[in-house]
Amino acid sequence: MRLILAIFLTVSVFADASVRAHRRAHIWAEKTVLLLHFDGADAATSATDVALGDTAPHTVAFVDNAQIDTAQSKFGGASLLLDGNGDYVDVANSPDFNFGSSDFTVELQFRLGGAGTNTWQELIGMWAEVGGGKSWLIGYDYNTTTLYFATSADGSSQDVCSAVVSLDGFVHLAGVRDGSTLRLFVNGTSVSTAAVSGSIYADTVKPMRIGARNNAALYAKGHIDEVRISDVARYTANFTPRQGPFQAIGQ
Ligand SMILES: [Ca+2]
Ligand SMILES: [Ca+2]
Repeated sequence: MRLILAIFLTVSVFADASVRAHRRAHIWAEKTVLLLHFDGADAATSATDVALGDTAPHTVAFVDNAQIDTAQSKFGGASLLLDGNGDYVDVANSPDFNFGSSDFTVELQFRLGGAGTNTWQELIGMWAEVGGGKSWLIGYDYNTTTLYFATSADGSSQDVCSAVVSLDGFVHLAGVRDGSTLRLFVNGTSVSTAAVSGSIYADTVKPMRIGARNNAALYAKGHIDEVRISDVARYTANFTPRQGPFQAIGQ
Protein backbone atom coordinates (compact mmCIF):
# COMPACT_ATOMS: atom_id res chain seq x y z
CA MET A 1 0.00 0.00 0.00
CA ARG A 2 2.82 2.34 0.93
CA LEU A 3 4.56 1.52 -2.39
CA ILE A 4 1.40 2.22 -4.40
CA LEU A 5 0.96 5.53 -2.62
CA ALA A 6 4.58 6.48 -3.36
CA ILE A 7 4.15 5.67 -7.05
CA PHE A 8 0.92 7.68 -7.17
CA LEU A 9 2.55 10.70 -5.56
CA THR A 10 5.55 10.50 -7.91
CA VAL A 11 3.33 10.34 -10.99
CA SER A 12 1.26 13.28 -9.69
CA VAL A 13 4.33 15.45 -9.19
CA PHE A 14 5.60 14.75 -12.71
CA ALA A 15 2.15 15.39 -14.18
CA ASP A 16 1.94 18.75 -12.43
CA ALA A 17 5.36 19.76 -13.66
CA SER A 18 4.44 18.74 -17.20
CA VAL A 19 1.25 20.79 -17.16
CA ARG A 20 3.07 23.83 -15.82
CA ALA A 21 5.77 23.51 -18.50
CA HIS A 22 3.14 23.20 -21.20
CA ARG A 23 1.27 26.28 -19.99
CA ARG A 24 4.50 28.25 -19.80
CA ALA A 25 5.42 27.21 -23.37
CA HIS A 26 1.97 28.13 -24.63
CA ILE A 27 2.22 31.62 -23.14
CA TRP A 28 5.57 32.21 -24.90
CA ALA A 29 4.32 30.80 -28.21
CA GLU A 30 1.56 33.40 -28.31
CA LYS A 31 4.20 36.09 -28.19
CA THR A 32 5.99 34.97 -31.36
CA VAL A 33 4.20 36.26 -34.45
CA LEU A 34 6.85 35.35 -37.04
CA LEU A 35 9.65 32.79 -36.96
CA LEU A 36 11.76 31.97 -40.02
CA HIS A 37 14.62 29.47 -39.74
CA PHE A 38 15.61 29.74 -43.44
CA ASP A 39 16.56 26.07 -43.47
CA GLY A 40 16.18 23.61 -46.32
CA ALA A 41 17.85 22.58 -49.57
CA ASP A 42 20.55 24.70 -51.17
CA ALA A 43 19.14 27.24 -53.67
CA ALA A 44 15.54 26.66 -52.53
CA THR A 45 13.33 29.71 -52.87
CA SER A 46 10.83 29.26 -50.09
CA ALA A 47 10.63 29.50 -46.33
CA THR A 48 7.93 28.60 -43.85
CA ASP A 49 6.79 30.71 -40.93
CA VAL A 50 6.73 28.33 -37.99
CA ALA A 51 5.51 30.77 -35.32
CA LEU A 52 2.48 29.64 -33.40
CA GLY A 53 1.25 33.05 -32.26
CA ASP A 54 -1.65 35.14 -33.54
CA THR A 55 -2.46 34.82 -37.23
CA ALA A 56 0.65 32.86 -38.23
CA PRO A 57 1.75 31.24 -40.46
CA HIS A 58 2.40 34.21 -42.67
CA THR A 59 2.90 33.97 -46.43
CA VAL A 60 6.54 34.33 -47.46
CA ALA A 61 7.80 35.15 -50.99
CA PHE A 62 11.38 35.17 -52.32
CA VAL A 63 12.18 37.84 -54.93
CA ASP A 64 14.92 38.03 -57.61
CA ASN A 65 17.86 35.79 -56.60
CA ALA A 66 16.96 35.49 -52.92
CA GLN A 67 17.58 31.87 -51.96
CA ILE A 68 18.39 29.40 -49.23
CA ASP A 69 22.14 28.84 -48.97
CA THR A 70 23.74 25.90 -47.19
CA ALA A 71 27.21 27.45 -47.41
CA GLN A 72 26.52 29.76 -44.46
CA SER A 73 24.34 29.21 -41.44
CA LYS A 74 23.99 30.37 -37.88
CA PHE A 75 21.65 27.51 -37.07
CA GLY A 76 20.08 24.61 -38.94
CA GLY A 77 22.61 24.24 -41.76
CA ALA A 78 21.23 26.99 -44.02
CA SER A 79 20.34 30.67 -44.15
CA LEU A 80 18.89 33.25 -46.52
CA LEU A 81 21.35 34.53 -49.17
CA LEU A 82 20.82 38.03 -50.56
CA ASP A 83 23.13 39.24 -53.35
CA GLY A 84 22.74 42.97 -52.63
CA ASN A 85 21.16 43.67 -55.99
CA GLY A 86 17.41 43.21 -56.22
CA ASP A 87 17.00 40.42 -53.69
CA TYR A 88 14.54 40.44 -50.82
CA VAL A 89 11.87 38.38 -49.06
CA ASP A 90 8.35 39.64 -48.56
CA VAL A 91 6.00 38.61 -45.79
CA ALA A 92 2.39 39.52 -46.53
CA ASN A 93 0.94 42.53 -44.72
CA SER A 94 -0.60 41.59 -41.41
CA PRO A 95 -1.90 43.24 -38.25
CA ASP A 96 0.83 41.20 -36.53
CA PHE A 97 3.42 43.68 -37.85
CA ASN A 98 1.47 46.80 -36.91
CA PHE A 99 2.32 47.11 -33.25
CA GLY A 100 0.38 50.25 -32.33
CA SER A 101 1.55 51.46 -28.95
CA SER A 102 2.45 47.95 -27.77
CA ASP A 103 5.87 46.54 -27.00
CA PHE A 104 7.54 44.41 -29.67
CA THR A 105 10.86 42.77 -30.60
CA VAL A 106 12.39 42.30 -34.05
CA GLU A 107 15.51 40.14 -34.16
CA LEU A 108 17.68 38.34 -36.68
CA GLN A 109 21.15 37.04 -37.38
CA PHE A 110 22.99 39.00 -40.08
CA ARG A 111 26.27 38.12 -41.78
CA LEU A 112 27.39 41.09 -43.84
CA GLY A 113 28.54 40.16 -47.34
CA GLY A 114 30.31 43.39 -48.26
CA ALA A 115 29.18 46.44 -50.21
CA GLY A 116 25.83 46.25 -51.94
CA THR A 117 24.53 48.41 -54.75
CA ASN A 118 23.81 51.19 -52.29
CA THR A 119 25.43 52.41 -49.10
CA TRP A 120 22.26 51.69 -47.12
CA GLN A 121 21.41 48.04 -46.53
CA GLU A 122 17.87 47.55 -45.27
CA LEU A 123 17.70 44.40 -43.18
CA ILE A 124 14.04 44.22 -42.15
CA GLY A 125 11.09 46.52 -41.82
CA MET A 126 7.86 48.09 -42.89
CA TRP A 127 9.25 51.33 -44.21
CA ALA A 128 8.51 53.15 -47.45
CA GLU A 129 10.67 56.12 -48.33
CA VAL A 130 7.95 58.31 -49.83
CA GLY A 131 4.26 58.78 -49.25
CA GLY A 132 4.37 58.75 -45.45
CA GLY A 133 4.81 55.00 -45.23
CA LYS A 134 7.35 54.62 -42.45
CA SER A 135 6.55 52.25 -39.59
CA TRP A 136 9.72 50.52 -38.33
CA LEU A 137 13.05 49.18 -39.60
CA ILE A 138 16.47 47.80 -38.83
CA GLY A 139 19.09 48.94 -41.35
CA TYR A 140 22.83 49.26 -41.82
CA ASP A 141 24.87 52.04 -43.38
CA TYR A 142 27.81 50.24 -44.98
CA ASN A 143 30.00 53.31 -45.46
CA THR A 144 29.75 54.55 -41.87
CA THR A 145 29.30 51.03 -40.41
CA THR A 146 26.33 52.36 -38.48
CA LEU A 147 23.40 50.20 -37.44
CA TYR A 148 19.94 51.75 -37.07
CA PHE A 149 16.65 50.81 -35.42
CA ALA A 150 13.91 53.33 -36.12
CA THR A 151 10.17 53.73 -35.72
CA SER A 152 7.73 56.37 -36.91
CA ALA A 153 4.63 57.61 -35.16
CA ASP A 154 3.03 59.26 -38.16
CA GLY A 155 4.66 57.65 -41.18
CA SER A 156 7.17 60.46 -41.79
CA SER A 157 8.81 61.61 -38.54
CA GLN A 158 11.14 59.13 -36.91
CA ASP A 159 12.60 58.02 -33.59
CA VAL A 160 16.04 56.49 -34.07
CA CYS A 161 18.54 54.30 -32.23
CA SER A 162 21.94 54.08 -33.90
CA ALA A 163 25.45 52.86 -33.17
CA VAL A 164 28.70 52.26 -35.02
CA VAL A 165 29.23 48.52 -34.96
CA SER A 166 31.64 45.97 -36.34
CA LEU A 167 29.84 43.20 -38.20
CA ASP A 168 32.01 40.10 -38.43
CA GLY A 169 30.37 36.77 -39.12
CA PHE A 170 26.81 36.20 -37.98
CA VAL A 171 25.73 38.89 -35.53
CA HIS A 172 22.50 38.85 -33.51
CA LEU A 173 20.63 42.14 -33.95
CA ALA A 174 17.54 43.05 -31.95
CA GLY A 175 15.31 46.12 -31.98
CA VAL A 176 12.93 46.38 -29.05
CA ARG A 177 10.14 48.73 -28.09
CA ASP A 178 10.04 48.70 -24.32
CA GLY A 179 7.32 51.10 -23.21
CA SER A 180 8.61 54.61 -23.88
CA THR A 181 12.09 53.37 -24.86
CA LEU A 182 13.47 52.01 -28.12
CA ARG A 183 16.41 49.67 -27.57
CA LEU A 184 19.00 48.35 -30.03
CA PHE A 185 21.08 45.30 -29.08
CA VAL A 186 24.07 43.78 -30.88
CA ASN A 187 24.93 40.25 -29.75
CA GLY A 188 22.92 40.92 -26.61
CA THR A 189 24.68 44.16 -25.69
CA SER A 190 22.70 47.40 -25.58
CA VAL A 191 24.32 49.81 -28.05
CA SER A 192 21.69 52.56 -28.24
CA THR A 193 18.38 53.70 -26.78
CA ALA A 194 15.93 56.42 -27.80
CA ALA A 195 12.68 57.83 -26.50
CA VAL A 196 9.45 56.82 -28.18
CA SER A 197 5.85 57.69 -27.42
CA GLY A 198 2.42 56.86 -28.71
CA SER A 199 1.42 54.55 -31.50
CA ILE A 200 3.64 53.46 -34.38
CA TYR A 201 2.31 54.23 -37.85
CA ALA A 202 0.09 51.39 -39.06
CA ASP A 203 0.37 50.41 -42.71
CA THR A 204 -2.35 48.03 -43.85
CA VAL A 205 -1.05 47.61 -47.40
CA LYS A 206 2.66 47.07 -47.82
CA PRO A 207 4.41 43.83 -46.98
CA MET A 208 6.90 43.36 -44.21
CA ARG A 209 10.17 43.15 -46.14
CA ILE A 210 13.45 41.38 -45.33
CA GLY A 211 16.53 42.61 -47.20
CA ALA A 212 15.24 45.72 -48.96
CA ARG A 213 13.19 48.84 -48.42
CA ASN A 214 9.71 49.24 -49.78
CA ASN A 215 9.78 51.37 -52.94
CA ALA A 216 13.53 52.00 -52.77
CA ALA A 217 16.51 50.04 -54.10
CA LEU A 218 18.26 49.67 -50.75
CA TYR A 219 19.32 46.05 -50.68
CA ALA A 220 21.06 44.06 -47.98
CA LYS A 221 24.04 41.96 -49.08
CA GLY A 222 24.94 38.84 -47.14
CA HIS A 223 23.18 36.16 -45.15
CA ILE A 224 20.21 36.45 -42.82
CA ASP A 225 19.19 33.67 -40.46
CA GLU A 226 16.71 33.07 -37.66
CA VAL A 227 14.28 35.96 -38.03
CA ARG A 228 11.84 36.30 -35.12
CA ILE A 229 9.22 38.96 -34.44
CA SER A 230 7.45 39.01 -31.09
CA ASP A 231 4.69 41.18 -29.69
CA VAL A 232 6.50 41.65 -26.38
CA ALA A 233 9.72 43.37 -25.30
CA ARG A 234 11.85 40.23 -24.99
CA TYR A 235 15.02 42.11 -24.04
CA THR A 236 15.13 45.10 -21.72
CA ALA A 237 18.75 44.73 -20.51
CA ASN A 238 21.92 43.05 -21.74
CA PHE A 239 21.44 39.34 -22.42
CA THR A 240 23.14 36.30 -23.90
CA PRO A 241 21.59 35.45 -27.28
CA ARG A 242 20.19 31.94 -27.43
CA GLN A 243 22.81 29.53 -28.77
CA GLY A 244 20.42 27.54 -30.89
CA PRO A 245 17.39 28.06 -33.10
CA PHE A 246 14.32 29.62 -31.53
CA GLN A 247 11.54 27.18 -30.88
CA ALA A 248 8.01 27.57 -32.17
CA ILE A 249 6.88 26.59 -28.69
CA GLY A 250 8.78 28.04 -25.81
CA GLN A 251 11.42 30.68 -25.44
CA1 LIG B 1 18.86 28.55 -40.47
CA1 LIG C 1 19.89 39.80 -57.42
